[in-house]
Amino acid sequence: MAGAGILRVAIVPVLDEEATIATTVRGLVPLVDRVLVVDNGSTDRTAAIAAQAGATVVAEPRRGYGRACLAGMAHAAKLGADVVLFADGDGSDDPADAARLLAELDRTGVELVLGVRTRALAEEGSMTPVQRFGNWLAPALIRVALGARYHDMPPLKACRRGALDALGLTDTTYGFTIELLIKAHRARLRVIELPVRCRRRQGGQSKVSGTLRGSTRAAAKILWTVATHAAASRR
Ligand SMILES: Nc1nc2c(ncn2[C@@H]2O[C@H](COP(=O)(O)OP(=O)(O)OP(=O)(O)O)[C@@H](O)[C@H]2O)c(=O)[nH]1
Ligand SMILES: [Mg+2]
Repeated sequence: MAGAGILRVAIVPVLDEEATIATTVRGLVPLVDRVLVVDNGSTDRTAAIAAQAGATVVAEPRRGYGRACLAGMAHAAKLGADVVLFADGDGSDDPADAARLLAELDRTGVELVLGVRTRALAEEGSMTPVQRFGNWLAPALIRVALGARYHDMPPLKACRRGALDALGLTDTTYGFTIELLIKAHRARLRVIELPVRCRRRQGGQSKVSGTLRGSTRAAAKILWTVATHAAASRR
C-alpha cells in the first residue's frame, strides 16, 4: 500500500520461524511497500519460505533480536522508507492491528504508535504469567525512574523512520524495545498507544518467554537497560 508517496516498510526479526513466517509475511504484504524479514542465522527453511511468500530477506548472521532490528532499519534507510513497522515472525501479531497502527500514524502525524497487548484482547495462553509480569514491570520501572508513561514492551510498533534513526539505538539483544521506549521519551517524541490483540505463536518454538534461558536473559538485559538509563538521567 504505497499511499500518498509515503514508503512503508515492515521489519520482521526472525530466528527459526519456518512454521509461521509465510503467514506472517502474507499478512503484512498488503499493508506496506516492502516486507523485510531479517534472518538471524536460522538453521531451518525460514529464509527461503519468507522469500517465497513475498518478503525481501536481509541476512544478519550476528545473533540478537536488537541486531536484527538494527539491520532491518539500515536496510529500510537504504530503501528511503518514511515509515517502519516492527512485527514478530511467529504469527502472534494480528495484521489487522498492524493496519490500525499504520493508519493511526498517518492520521495523527505522531512519530510512534505502539501496540499495547491488553489482557481483555489476549488469546488464552498467549502470554505466560511471567511474561505478563515482565511486560508490566519494565514500563512501571521507567515510569518511576524517568516519568515515561508506557503500558507494554510492544513487539508491534509503527514509527517514522527519520525520528527512529535519530534516537541512535544501539542495543543488540532484548533491550532493544525498552531502549526505544526510553529514548523516545527523552527525545519527547509524540507517542500513541493502541490496544492490540495478542495471539499464541502460530507454530514453532519460543525463544524468549517460553524458555527459562530466554526469559532470564531477556529479563536481565531489560532490567540492566532500565538501570543504566535511570542512572544516566541522574547525572
Ligand atoms: N533476529 C532474532 N530474532 C529473534 C531472536 N530471538 C527471538 N527472535 C524473534 O523475535 C520474535 C519474538 O520471539 P519469541 O520466541 O516469539 O518470543 P516471545 O514472544 O517472548 O515468546 P512466545 O510466547 O513463544 O511467542 C520472533 O519473531 C523470533 O523469531 C534472536 O536471537 N534473533
Ligand atoms: Mg512470540
